[in-house]
Amino acid sequence: MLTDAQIAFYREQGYLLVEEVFTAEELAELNRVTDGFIHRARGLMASDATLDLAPDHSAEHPKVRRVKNPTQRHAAYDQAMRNPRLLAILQDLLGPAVRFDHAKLNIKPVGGGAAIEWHQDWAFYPHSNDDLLAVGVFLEDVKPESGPLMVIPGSHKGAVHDHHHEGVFVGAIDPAVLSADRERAVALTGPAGAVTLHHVRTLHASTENRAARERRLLLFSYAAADAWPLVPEEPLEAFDARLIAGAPTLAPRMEALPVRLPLPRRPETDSIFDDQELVAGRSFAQAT
Ligand SMILES: O=C(O)CCC(=O)C(=O)O
Repeated sequence: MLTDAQIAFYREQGYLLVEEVFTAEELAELNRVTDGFIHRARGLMASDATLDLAPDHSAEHPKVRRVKNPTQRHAAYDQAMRNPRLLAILQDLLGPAVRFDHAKLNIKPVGGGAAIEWHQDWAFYPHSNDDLLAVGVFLEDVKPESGPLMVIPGSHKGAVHDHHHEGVFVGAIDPAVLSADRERAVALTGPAGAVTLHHVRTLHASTENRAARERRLLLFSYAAADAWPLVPEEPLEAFDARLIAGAPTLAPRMEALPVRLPLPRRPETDSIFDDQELVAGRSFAQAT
């Protein structure tokens, strides 16, 4: 699926954007299903197990910032996670045996949508090796003003940064530490149907949405089947059930990599938005 040049670019830069992975029909269905979740939020006063609501959410102006675990909420999201064109790309980058890790649908409503502070996914879920990546599916066109994902090229080969503040995991890096790196950030924009792929150690963030349309980014994380979590959270049967290609293995591939466990965590947190409330400094203005 990918050319040698695209594979080399990903290995060198730690990210890649591929257009035309999802068809117009697939996008229409995903957006129709997403509209349904946003409509349902009108009846909610507070976040629940499925929907994470922004602090300024109201029935008149529903503001959903995340559909949690979307692949468990609707078959359309599950099919998108298993999309054969996407799987071919994943196998080019992770090898033939691929495990789905987790999903989320991040929505930035018109007139705001929380910025996401600089972080590395590796800080949230370190594994025995770092053959993991996250895919962002553009459900709408993503423009510079939409609050696109931003990455720092080559950062996947650099330091694993501290995502703690005052001894607690906050899922964000103090921006003062990243001042020089941030100037090299690249915004990943493109048409609906494109996907971004970023390595688990790539530094990334996103600003608030200043566009006249919602920004809908469907995120799927995947791992090579022989990458085992250092903080296991489920029984073997459930772990193996997440394989989408290849055979299970009881032999983790170990690499000597820098790791800092995401512990201790604030018990009441449920998403990166909650975690990042406590970060020491901010890179971006917060939506009101
Ligand atoms: O939604 C975004 O712009 C970035 C999301 C992200 O990095 C995350 O949820 O880990």
